[in-house]
Amino acid sequence: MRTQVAIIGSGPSGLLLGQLLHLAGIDTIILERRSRDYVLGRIRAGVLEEGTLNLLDRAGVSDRLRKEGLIHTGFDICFSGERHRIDLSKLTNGKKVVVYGQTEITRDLMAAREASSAATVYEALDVEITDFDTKRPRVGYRHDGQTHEIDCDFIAGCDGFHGICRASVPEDAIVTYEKVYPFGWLGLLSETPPVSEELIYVNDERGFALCSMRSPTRTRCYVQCSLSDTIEQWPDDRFWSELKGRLDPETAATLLTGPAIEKSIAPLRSFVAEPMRFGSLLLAGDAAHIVPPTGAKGLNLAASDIHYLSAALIDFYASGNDAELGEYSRRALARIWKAERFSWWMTTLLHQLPEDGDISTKLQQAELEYLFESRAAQTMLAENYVGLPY
Ligand code: FAS
Ligand code: PHB
Repeated sequence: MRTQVAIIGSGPSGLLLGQLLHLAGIDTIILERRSRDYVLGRIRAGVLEEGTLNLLDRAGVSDRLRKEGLIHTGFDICFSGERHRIDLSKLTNGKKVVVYGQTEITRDLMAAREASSAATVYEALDVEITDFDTKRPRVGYRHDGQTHEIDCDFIAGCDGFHGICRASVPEDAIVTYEKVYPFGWLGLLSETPPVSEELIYVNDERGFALCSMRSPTRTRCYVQCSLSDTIEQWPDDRFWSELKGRLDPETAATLLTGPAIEKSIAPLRSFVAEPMRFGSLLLAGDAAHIVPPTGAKGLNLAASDIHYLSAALIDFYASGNDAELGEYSRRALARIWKAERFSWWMTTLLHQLPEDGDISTKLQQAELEYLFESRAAQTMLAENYVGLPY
């Protein structure tokens, strides 16, 4: 078969790109190796920048988000047993973030794609990309026991950190930068009301913790854990007791606990691959970069990549000129590296870093005290958290 843009991966990157290109009359196919339900079953991000909201508005998939999303104008940082608020809106002339689960965004984007009748193949196996160093790239895959070939103009590598697109690029054509953190995040989802109306990030000697949410009745919480930990070592009671031990006493006393409806451990890394374009192959989202989730940037970076990539592809098909495509990697990386820096900074500020020695705790204490004595320091945090301009 033939299409204009073959998109590999039906996470937020692939689905959002497919929707924006479809609205511009550009033909696409999405190939996803997992089932639709498996993709919907992944619990991931929760906080959306205004830039992401505006892009979802433009994609025509934000009705439910605008109704159900929780508008947040600030969040707390709890350290030395006390909560301190970062007033995002006051520090950024009225900007805010919205809490709305990535699962729901994926659901809304899938519904839009199904309504558009654009082609999506779930459980597409052994996807292989070839000739992307030419103007006639090809994609092969297996589905229902049949082998298929796609001729296209471009391949969008939206297949995440473990996908095949970045892995298909010759080693001498790509440079990667990586920092793996020596701890993980144990996340738990429960049908219990959040302990606070806004998020609480915790720096405690026992470790980092985060109290977030998905709705007024659905809590999403995390605790820093060892990379060698397993889910079996963390029964619900241990999770809740550890979370309470890291929170200030007043908040701990009001925390309502309940059974986990999802529990998972995620490693943390900072990762960037440069460049993001290889002839007719363009990488976007987690296929090109990973941030530790502390700064709530992963999903939002995927969105800004798709903002740049969709505009460049639309311009190419409108003008026949690939100048904008030639600028894609530079534009996206400029914003990616600033989000990488912020996510690294927030991660090293809030997590226990025993391998860095006792001095790391003293340095964190000094930075947290300075943060809440300085409007300039709070403004730096706030303008990065609400999202830097595209
Ligand atoms: P995704 O990984 O979401 O999607 C890639 C898709 O490609 C997947 O559906 C995959 O099945 C498919 N694929 C892979 N290989 C393929 C192949 N060979 N053929 C076909 N399809 C293939 N971000 C935040 O902002 N806050 C958070 O709290 C947060 N928590 C996270 C927790 C975890 C465990 C993980 C892994 C990520 C988390 N993130 C978080 C980041 C996350 O939200 C990503 O930024 C976001 O999913 C990026 O979207 P995509 O680029 O579409 O990649
Ligand atoms: C979440 O709600 O899953 C979440 C929120 C903020 C973060 C990370 C995760 O920084």
